Amino acid sequence: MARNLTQKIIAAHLMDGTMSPGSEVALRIDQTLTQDATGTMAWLQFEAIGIERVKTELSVSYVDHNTLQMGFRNPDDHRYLRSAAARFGAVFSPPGTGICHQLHLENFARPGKTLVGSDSHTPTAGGLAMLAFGAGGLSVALAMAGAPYVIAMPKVVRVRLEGKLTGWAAAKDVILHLLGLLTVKGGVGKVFEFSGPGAASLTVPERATITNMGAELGATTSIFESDARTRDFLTRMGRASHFKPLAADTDAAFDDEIVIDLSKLEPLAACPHMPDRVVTVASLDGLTVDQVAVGSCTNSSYADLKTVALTLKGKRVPPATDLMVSPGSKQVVKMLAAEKLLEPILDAGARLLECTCGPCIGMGGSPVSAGVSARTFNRNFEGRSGTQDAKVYLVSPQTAANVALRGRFTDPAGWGKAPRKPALPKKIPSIKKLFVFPPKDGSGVEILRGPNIAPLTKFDALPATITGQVALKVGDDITTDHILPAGAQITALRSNIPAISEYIFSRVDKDFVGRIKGLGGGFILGGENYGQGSSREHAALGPRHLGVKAVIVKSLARIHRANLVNFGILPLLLTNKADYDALEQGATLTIRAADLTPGGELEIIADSGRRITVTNDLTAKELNIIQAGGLLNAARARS
Ligand code: MIC
Ligand code: SF4
Repeated sequence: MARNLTQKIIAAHLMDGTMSPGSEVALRIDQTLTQDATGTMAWLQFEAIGIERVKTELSVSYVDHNTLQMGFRNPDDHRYLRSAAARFGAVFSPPGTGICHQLHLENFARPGKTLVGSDSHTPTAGGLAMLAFGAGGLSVALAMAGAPYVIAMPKVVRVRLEGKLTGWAAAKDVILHLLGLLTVKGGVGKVFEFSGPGAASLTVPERATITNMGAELGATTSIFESDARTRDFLTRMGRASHFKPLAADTDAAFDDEIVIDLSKLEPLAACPHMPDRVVTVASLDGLTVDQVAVGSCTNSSYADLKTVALTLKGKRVPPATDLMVSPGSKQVVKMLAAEKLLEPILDAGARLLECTCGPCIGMGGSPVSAGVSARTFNRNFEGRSGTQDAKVYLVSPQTAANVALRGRFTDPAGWGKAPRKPALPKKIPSIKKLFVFPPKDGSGVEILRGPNIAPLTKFDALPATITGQVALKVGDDITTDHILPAGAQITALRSNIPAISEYIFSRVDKDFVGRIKGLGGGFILGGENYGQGSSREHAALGPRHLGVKAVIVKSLARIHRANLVNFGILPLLLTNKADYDALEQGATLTIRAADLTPGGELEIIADSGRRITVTNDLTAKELNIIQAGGLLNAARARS
């Protein structure tokens, strides 16, 4: 039977299930990645599972999100991760080596393999024809323990790229164009498979920019075929033996098709505060910017930064514009240094930051009050930059450099000739020796903990009947940044659930934590696409710790839904969306949880007497997990 590439990789890794859209498929996982902010929990959970050594072909533990080491908590986390990697057989990437997705692409990603990472942008590796999924830490811990990763069989959308990018248009504009077309909900339940002559014209890092931001579409993942460009990238990276040609069969069927002519694209920008609020850069002509930030796992490759360097060369950014550049890896820095390309960046007045996520996760680099910031990042959610009233625009590196030089957005027609697309140098300086490879036998390695690393909380089973109040009512497109903000102060508490829970919904309603504690638990009422954005399972763990028993919403984002299940929170879907308007915060609801059936309807009774019908899209296995009080309980009960 003819298959597309996604189906081929799924078929080659299928451990259980049938490959018809919507039904569960359990996949063998070849590689995992964790990062520090989600990784401490993932490794604590791996320890709790009680396996001696990771069972994957490769697991890498990166430290890239919070490397500020302000106070003991954060460096203690890093030390814990280093010791856990050595103990359990994972490669450790020390703080400052680079951003997990950029490093993984450069050093470890392999065409045709599967990857699960405790970060929503794990699909970056799809640029190298890997089937890569973002997941919560517990799902990654289980994959490291050799368990399959279970997803709903996605629909596969072919994105046929035609033509070639011209002028200042960049790979970022391809994905911004798609976001404008499909919105942040447009990818739910889908894999985007890119092919066609336009795809063949894009380099691997360009492809990775596109698959990275498939996460913003809500997609299950995104993937490019493995072709001559893939071979070229792997060869230059010194990994020619990892190359394997992969493509969809010529007569393969797809669930949908989108055609994009690259030659028609122009520089685009996503306006505050959602990645799908896309306009042309030309339409922003005249808008003054206070800050420009280049970097993040989306746009921090050698080619991205070389383009920025060549655009800045011999010029100076105005004093009122703060320009920062965070390279994606030390390899990128070494390549730029070898070609004397750091100089134009520094001489233009830019601040060269560490090779980490940095300002993207609010680790410094916050804009001024009500400031405008143009960033090459992938998310511009309200407050994520650390300045609540800042306005963040998402743009390509090409656009960022031009905007920085002028201190404002201008029409790209006046930017002159774009520099030629940089090719990777023939000989690339390796940074392999910076990774810490685990000993063959780690059993003697001591795990080093700090006082902020709190033991895992044990949760109770779900009661048969739950009565409680709607402790919070929120609208559509609530992100995990709304549920649990990032930033240096809060992220330092990722290994301590009681402490981090104090910040749940803190930027949405500062009284929420006090209220739900007073109520002894309750429910969250939400709109469409609840929980979109990051994979941080703390956005489920924290609410669970505070006694949230169910979220009742119009629709849910994929990774957050899985995290709710993993920690025993009921994800209930309103059958009649008008009930959302009728229900107010403070309403008391009674849910007969014992009557829940997979996919079945259930009546919830409100104190007003109103009856609300909810449904769910849970499988029998997922419902059992929730009833047991979460996946760790369910696994313990099984063993
Ligand atoms: C993000 O971009 O929001 C993060 C920070 O990388 C998160 C992970 C986290 O919260 O630690 C993600 O995308 O999953
Ligand atoms: Fe890091 Fe930002 Fe990428 Fe998340 S989106 S992994 S915070 S660079």
